[in-house]
Amino acid sequence: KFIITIDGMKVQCQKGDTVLTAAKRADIHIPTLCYLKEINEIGACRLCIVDIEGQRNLQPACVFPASNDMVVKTNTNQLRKARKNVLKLLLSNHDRECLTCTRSKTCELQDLAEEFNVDEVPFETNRTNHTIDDNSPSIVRDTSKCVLCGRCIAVCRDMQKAEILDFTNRGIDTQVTPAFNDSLVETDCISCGQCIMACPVGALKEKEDIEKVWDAIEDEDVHVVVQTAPAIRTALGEEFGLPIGTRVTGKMVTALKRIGFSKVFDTNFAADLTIMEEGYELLNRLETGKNLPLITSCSPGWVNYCEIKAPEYISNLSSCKSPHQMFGAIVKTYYAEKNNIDPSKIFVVSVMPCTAKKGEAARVENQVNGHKDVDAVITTRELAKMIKQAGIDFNKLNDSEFDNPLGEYSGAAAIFGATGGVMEAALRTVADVVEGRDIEPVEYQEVRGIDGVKEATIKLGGKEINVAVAHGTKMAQELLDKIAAGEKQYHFVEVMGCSGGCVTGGGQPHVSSTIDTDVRVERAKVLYKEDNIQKVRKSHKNPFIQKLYQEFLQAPNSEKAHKLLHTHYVP
Ligand code: HC0
Ligand code: SF4
Repeated sequence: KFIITIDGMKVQCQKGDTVLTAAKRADIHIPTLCYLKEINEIGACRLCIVDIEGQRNLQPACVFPASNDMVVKTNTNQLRKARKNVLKLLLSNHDRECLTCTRSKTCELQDLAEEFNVDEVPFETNRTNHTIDDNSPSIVRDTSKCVLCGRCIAVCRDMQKAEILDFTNRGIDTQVTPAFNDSLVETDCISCGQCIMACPVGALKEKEDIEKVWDAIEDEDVHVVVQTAPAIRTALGEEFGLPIGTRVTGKMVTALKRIGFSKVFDTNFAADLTIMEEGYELLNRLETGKNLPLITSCSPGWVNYCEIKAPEYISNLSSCKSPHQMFGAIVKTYYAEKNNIDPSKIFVVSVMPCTAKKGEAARVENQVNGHKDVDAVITTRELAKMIKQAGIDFNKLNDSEFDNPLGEYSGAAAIFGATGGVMEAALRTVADVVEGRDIEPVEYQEVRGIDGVKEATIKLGGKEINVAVAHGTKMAQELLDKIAAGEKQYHFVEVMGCSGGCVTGGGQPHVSSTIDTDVRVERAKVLYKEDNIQKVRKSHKNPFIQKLYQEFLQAPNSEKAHKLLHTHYVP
């Protein structure tokens, strides 16, 4: 441990600290733009420059190591002017149509311009030719908004191991694009949307489907059913100024009813259904010893990755459709029959924390009797926009309950949105089935938390099974490499495409890169709380799931269940 002085204050430091991390600890704010903690620490934008005694030039605080007795100034006339000039230069090559930009109010460049009181953009240059690429079903790229911070490049390469984006050209013509300036759909992009979450401005956003949904609601001939993913209720409040980690389940349901959906159901119901199908699929594979480990397939970013980058594992993927697809298939068959509604007049909307779900819903495999399981997917951010458009004062709403019976769920379903949640939910059911009794406790702490790969060995019917959980496709690849090397035999593996799982999917509310909270942890806490307060905490004990099998599906993995609830993959 050693001491440095920042703006006259003594700050205790340890080895490995940069000037930026030291300043943060002392609550001294140094502005940043290209900096993303542990992901993009390249000192490129030069907004975090500081004056260090003994150094000839101003130095970027995000990469400059703190050392004993160092004296730093972060707030001088020279620094303020230099930073303001950096911002002016950035703005001179930026499409400044803030009023119509999706990131207005969550834009980090806008915040900085305000912070530094930038009141003019004097160097109007000939702006770099720009590209708008909106061919992907999930992601829209607009280089006229790009500030060349490189954050999307780093996330795509280092967190997702997808390596789609890079700097191209030089000088004033520099851009961030896929190779050969191809459209994202022509590349191996997995549509995870993590580049959107990394982008400080409006250069990357989801392809919006809001108008499709409004049109369906307006059409009196159409019965519009909405379902919400487990992870929406833990993040939607942030769009209305509520703190990270606020549970808004009841308000969300009220808002959806006010928007005008005919029925407000819950993807959690179908998460319980997935556990039934996938649990029995696991038991079957354990018995035959074929295609082990079974690997979960509910995260479409991960499925895209597997199909493109690791096709040798396609036969390991669970054949189960993801919960929201199963949900759509049940609505257009069981629910349609029961309520005497023509399935072609039903429009299913999924509210998802995920951009890849848009592409998943569009897959031709995900249909039953010629009807798409899901007709439109909107992200948490898009739902927030709809609530605002509808003039609903979200924070003043009372709580409501989901509609029955497709809104009833167990605690096991509630935790799907956090990394390890699907694994834990499956173990709760599989253990009971194998042991033939009600096993307590229901929690599997080993698979919780945000370590990149988590492992556990579980005793099942006198045998031991090895399970592993990975989140973020880079960690998934590392786990696959381990499997390939034969280091350990796994029986069941959960993979989620995004670090933290769905709670930090590419469709979730933007969080400023300057805050230190681990959003993955805070949002997951809400889901574990939701689990704790449920009377039923195991999927197979959800009475409505039991009824669905009795009345309609017969048994898990039955022929009918296979036709409606399972899918296949394309190498
Ligand atoms: Fe997820 Fe899902 S848990 S993928 O993470 O399995 O997106 O929240 O909706 O479908 O249930 C996302 C979240 C879901 C699905 C569920 C699964
Ligand atoms: Fe890379 Fe994912 Fe963005 Fe595609 S969506 S460019 S894979 S980060």
